[in-house]
Order: sequence, then structure tokens, then C-alpha cells
Amino acid sequence: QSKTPSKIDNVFQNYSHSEISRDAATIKNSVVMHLTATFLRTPANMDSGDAYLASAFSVRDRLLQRWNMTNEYHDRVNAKRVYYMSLEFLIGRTFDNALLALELRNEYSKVLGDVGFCLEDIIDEERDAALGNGGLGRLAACYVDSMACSDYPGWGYGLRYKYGMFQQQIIDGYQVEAPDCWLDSPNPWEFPRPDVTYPVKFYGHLVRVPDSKHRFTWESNVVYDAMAFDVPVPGYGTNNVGNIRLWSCKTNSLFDLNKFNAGDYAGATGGQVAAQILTDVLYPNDNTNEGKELRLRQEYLFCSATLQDIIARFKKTGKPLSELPDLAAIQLNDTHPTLGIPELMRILLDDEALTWDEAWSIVTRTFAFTNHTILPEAMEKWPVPMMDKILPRHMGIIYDINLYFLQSVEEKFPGDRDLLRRISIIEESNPQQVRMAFLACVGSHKVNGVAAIHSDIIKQSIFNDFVTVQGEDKFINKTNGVSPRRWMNGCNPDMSALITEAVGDRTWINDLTKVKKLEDHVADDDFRARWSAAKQKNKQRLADYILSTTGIKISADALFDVQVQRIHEYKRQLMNIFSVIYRYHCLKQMTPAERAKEISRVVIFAGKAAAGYWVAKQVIKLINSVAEVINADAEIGDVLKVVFIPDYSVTAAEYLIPASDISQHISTAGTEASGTSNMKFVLNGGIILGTVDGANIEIGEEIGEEQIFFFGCLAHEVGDFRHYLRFHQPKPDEALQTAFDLIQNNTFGDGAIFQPLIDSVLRGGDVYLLSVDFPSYIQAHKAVEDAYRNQEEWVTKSILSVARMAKFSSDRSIQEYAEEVWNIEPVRVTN
Ligand code: Z16
Repeated sequence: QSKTPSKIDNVFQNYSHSEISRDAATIKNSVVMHLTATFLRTPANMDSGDAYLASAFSVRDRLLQRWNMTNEYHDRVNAKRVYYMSLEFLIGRTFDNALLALELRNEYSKVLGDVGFCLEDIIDEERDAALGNGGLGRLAACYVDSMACSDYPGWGYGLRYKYGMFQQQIIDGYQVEAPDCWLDSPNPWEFPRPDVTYPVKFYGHLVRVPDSKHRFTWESNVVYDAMAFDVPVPGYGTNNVGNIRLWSCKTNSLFDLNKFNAGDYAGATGGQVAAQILTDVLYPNDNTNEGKELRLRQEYLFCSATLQDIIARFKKTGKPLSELPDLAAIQLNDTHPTLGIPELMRILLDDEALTWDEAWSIVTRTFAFTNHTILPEAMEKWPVPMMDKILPRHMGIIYDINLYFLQSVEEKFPGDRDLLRRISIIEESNPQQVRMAFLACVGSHKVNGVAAIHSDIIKQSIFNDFVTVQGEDKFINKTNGVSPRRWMNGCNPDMSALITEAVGDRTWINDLTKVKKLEDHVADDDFRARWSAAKQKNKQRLADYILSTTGIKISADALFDVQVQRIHEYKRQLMNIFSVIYRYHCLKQMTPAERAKEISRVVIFAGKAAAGYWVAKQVIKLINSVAEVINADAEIGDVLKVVFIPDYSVTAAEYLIPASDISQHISTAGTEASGTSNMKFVLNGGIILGTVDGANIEIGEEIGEEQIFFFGCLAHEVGDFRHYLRFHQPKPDEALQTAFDLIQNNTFGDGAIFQPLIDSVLRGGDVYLLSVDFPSYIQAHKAVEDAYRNQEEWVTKSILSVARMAKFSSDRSIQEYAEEVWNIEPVRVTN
């Protein structure tokens, strides 16, 4: 029942067969067209903001051809799709990424140059799409990029937050949050789909369908609408364009006609205000769970709209629902989207009238689950009374899932009541809690951690009983990766040009195993010189960026020592700044002649603290207080500078990472599941100073121990140290004690402000083992300096590292997921 007349059909055929137009005249016309027709401007009064918008819309036109072709093709061949469900997508900018993917960068550079603009300035006009907190959200963005580039039919599903990650200002050394109003200006990278809108119910009550065991009607008049916005994910070197479908809460169905008709016009939209809030803001917590009711409703809106959409798309094939697992794989990015499991059960039982066993078989063959942390404060648990009130049907389904699961456990291990208590999806606390990680595990056919050590740890801790009950094969490792498009080719053009030269062509960008070729050039003096020059240029670019964002002048000839990530106690920025204080002390003890022999160093920090995380915010204040004193100390000069760059973001990372000499990844062993910036730094020729934790371990294995500086206690030793420190005072070594003394002597302003930080070590049990690791940390810093003095060896380390980093491309991660979890194959999109 097609409504398309045959003549129009021909027009469409020609449209999707046409090549992307690349000649300068056509591009210029399309930019001018958007400038005048889309934005009502003229070439005479256009500023660089207008130039960005007009160019971006012109690029998006060219992207659309491939995007439509991709979706049409996948529908036509009934391709199995993977759906990556994530509450976070930390996308950053898209314009430059799209220019590179379509190989239009030179063309747009020329056209913009002709009218007096510099492409770099135009690129700088774009605001980040910051719909995520940190590693987990950025991983989701790298994964959809890799799916697109490797020709997998993959979609991301997420939420279109009106306010993304808050903007961080530093006022008087303290973090101050400001809203991220990223949608205030037009967003060229989203397509509203008002026709793709689903109702989502909350509250209400249940009525059992007569004569059925598991079928209910859920009656409620609190119904929100979720509307789709699609965000394109341009694939590099392929026609395949991925899609991220983001839901936005609509309010129409909450319009109260009764109130309106009674003359209460304002009251008629009262409910809409409440509705809008559901997709208004991103919760700004990385690795912590707040347990807020609004967040639960947000998660459910997301899950319900997504599952309804997936089922609607599947039904278009006309196949029976028992075949859903043959055409759809759903990956849960952490527990945040776990309600997708009971939601699919609800649809299959109540709407589709399947039996419990039929429905459960479909669900468990479709879902797979990734765990990203073992920090207890991050574990999602929802009180049963809250869940029962907001989602009565889902609470009932979860009880039944748990009942059947516990029955199967009892059958296998009769009479083991403690096992049943430990493994139950419902925690028997007061009130009872739903353990979301257990629900995700029971409803999935595969569970994975994000680095080898982390996948081992979860098998021994949180999922230990599940390994016993469900078997070892269900629990696997998928080491994280990062996109070489954004994190090499995009952010580091000079180094990338050298790699292209070594490899012979640009194919390494989609096949990182080819960087191995760099090893052939490690002894080539000319190559080495250009390698160093590329790093030097990136350092100068960062020095300029720091001058313009903080007013601090640094020398690009110093060693750049970088720690940039969310501020969290387990990541130990506090240990880093303590070591800076100690270093300052040592420099002050030296004669000018001695100081002149030291390696000049710039210690760079950046990162946001969750708005409610008081300790993390105090750490930011301490860093800024220390920076202020050291940077103003004329005696010290360029030998030591400390910089806190405000408002860390994907875009800031693109400046920072290529400029680093040494970067720090210094979590207490066993606490950082993987880390992904560690990979980015090494892929850009930086060296790691890190603990034996997360993906640091595998990076060391790949590049060789000479290329990485490890220190600190090992994960299996942490338990004993923590136990000891619960009953014994920590014994700070002389260096750490010196740092404490300087703070308490008011060297960096009123020391009392920072006493709670010192107390977290001395009186709080030193949970993150700063006192244990500090001596080896200081030793490791010395080793770094010694190595850096030998620049020839340093360059060798840098080149060899990049050459051996192929494993950490997200293309490798995605291929493993595709083969071992999703059972999907690449599909080459053609006309
Ligand atoms: C997050 O960013 C991570 C874990 C988590 O439970 C929640 C959030 Cl918001 C991070 C991990 O801390 C990091 O080690 C890992 O590399 C990243 O997720 C991606 O897996």
C-alpha cells in the first residue's frame, strides 16, 4: 500500500544514485543557499557563526544521501541490527568529523577561504553535544562510530537532554556549575521525527485479563509522549551512516481539555511542565547512583520508547516475534537501561499475548549487558515501593522473573538458602530494593566487563554466584577501544600525516593493525625529527589554548604532565596534587644553580566534579590554590607550573591529548574498570604513568614494559591494605608528610579548608591507599624524569608505542561484540 506515485519514485531513484557533489561552485552555492534561505542572512552580513551554520547544513545535505541509502538498504535486505541502548552519548562536535568522513575537508576549506574565513575558526563555532558524563558516554559515541565505519547495521538509542553536561566555571578556585543550553542555537545534526512518537505510561493500576496467567491490562491516565530525534553518525570511507535515535519528552497528551474548557488556560498545561522535566537534564554523576525518583522515570521513558520502536520496526518485516533475536540484538550500556528487559516482557505478554516461556526466551536471546564498574556507590538499586508506585506492571514482572530464576537455582542447589538470599534480584533490606545489575544479568545471554582485569574481578565479586549457577561461558571480556577517526586522524593531523606516509595510504584509519608499519621508521632520523616536531606543534597549540582560557603563560618546551578526567576519589587527583606540593618543596630547597638543572614541568589538570560531590569539589579548590601560589613564585618560574583548565569536554580533550608527554592514570588498583583516555594518550605518542589497573595493564602488555611507567600496589593486595588501615593509623612517608605540613602551614591559603582532605587519608581509613602508594609514586616520577632527559630514547618509546596500539581501536572491540555477542555481520551498503 505504497502512497508514492510512480513518477516521484523515479526522482527518488535518481536522488539516491547521485554522487555527492564536490566541486567548489556547487558547494559555494549550497552554502549561500542555506545562508540566505535557511538562516535569512546575506553574504554581506555573515559572521563566523553564520558561516558555520550554513556550511554545516550544506555538509548535512551531502550526508543525507548516504543516510537514506543506508536505511533503505538495511530494510531491503532485512539486515540484523544491533541496538546500543545508553542513557549517555558524549558526542562532542560533528562538523569536522563529517567533513573528514565525506572527504570534503579541503573543498570546504577552500570555499570558506575564498570568502575570507579560516576553516579552523568555523569549526570552533560548533558547540559540543555533551549528552554524557565521561568514559561510559564517550565509549557509546566511539562504538556507534566504529559500527558505522565497519559497515555494521547499528543504531544508538538515547535521550535528547535539553541541558547536557553542566558547564564548569572556576570562581575563586571553586567549581561553579552553569547550565549547558546547547540547543539555544540551531542544531544541524539532528532531525526531528514527529511521526515517530510513542506513548509512555506511569502509575495507574492493573487488571488481569480473564483466564490468563501472565496477561494484564495496565490502566493509567498519566501518559507522556516520547518523540524521536535522529542524529547521523557519518562512517569514514563507506556509504554506511549510523544513527543515534534520541527521545524527547512531548507534552501534548497531558493537555487538560477540561481545565482549558473551564477557562483555566494556564492550568491546562500544568502537567506539561512536569512532563518536560523528564528529558530536561542529564544527571551529572559519573560512577555514583543518586537513586532519585525522577531518574527512574527518565530511565523508563527511554526504555519504553526504545522497545516500542524496535518492535514496530521488526513488525514491518511481517515475521513472527519468535524471530526477533534473529533480526535484533540489544546491548545494555550499564544497568541504566535495564528496564528494557521487563518492558519487552510487558509488550510480549500483555500486547502480543505470548506465553511467559515464549516471551522469556525471546528476551534472553536478544539482550546482552555490559558492566562498567564495581564501585558500590555506583550500583543501581531501586526501592520496591517506589518501583511499585511508578511502574506497577514492571514490578510484577520483576517479581515473576525473580521467582522463576530462584526456582531454577533451588532446583540446582537444593536447600542453599544463603545462596538464594545472596543471588535474589530483590534485596531483603528495609525497604526491599531491586538490584538492577542482577536483573540485567538474569535477562541477558552474555555479560561482559570492559578490560581483562575488570572482567576477572566481576566474576570473583558481584557475579560470583551467577558464575556458579549459570556457568562461566556467559561471562566474558570485551576490552574497550577508542575511535581512530576522532582520536588520531581528527585531533592530530600532523602525526596522522606521518602515519599515512609510513603506511603508504590512509587505510590505517579504518584498519589500525596497519600502524605496525611505524616500527620500520623508528631508526629513520628524518622521520623521528618530524615525529617530534608534530608533538611540539601540538604542545604549542595547547599552550595557546591555555593562555586564552586561563591567562596562564606556559612554555611549550617544558614536560607536559597531564591528568584529565572526572574528579573522583578513586582516580586520586589528590595524590597527584600532593606530589606537586612535595615537588615544589624540593625545588624551594635547591640553589638556583641546582634548580636550573631540573626538568621544567607543566602539571595540567582538568575535570568536572559531580555537583553534589563535596570532597571532589574541595580537590579542585586545592589544585587551584596550589597553582596560584606556585605560578606566582618568581623563584620557581618555568621550572614548575600548575594549570587547572576549566570546563573539560570532548573538544578540550582533542586539544589536550595530542599535546601530552606524560599522562597519569593512577586509580587505586582494581577500581578503574578500564579507562579509555589512557588509550587515547598513547595513540597520540604520549607515555603513561599509571597503576597496574584497568586497561593500563593490557596497554603495557601490547607496547612493552619499557614504554610505560607502572607503580603502586596490585589489585589483589588492596583488600589486605584496606583491612589493616581500618584498625591502624596510616604512616605517611616523609614526602607525603611534607605536603601535609605545607598545607597546614597555610602555604596555599587557609589550610583549615583542606583539613578534611588530609583527614580522608589520616582519619578516614585511607580507602584509596594514598599513603600506601605515595613512595612508589614519587619513585615513578623520578624514573619519568630520567627517561625524559634522554630525548632520543623518549622518541623511540613514543613511536614504538603508537605502532603497537592497534588492539585499542574501538573497531576491534566492535568486531568482537559483533562476532561473540550480537551475531551480526557487516553489510556493504550500495544502491
Ligand atoms: C562511567 O563513565 C564509567 C563507569 C560507570 O559505571 C559509570 C560511568 Cl558514568 C566508566 C568507567 O569508570 C571507566 O573505567 C570505563 O573506561 C568507562 O566507563 C567505559 O567503560
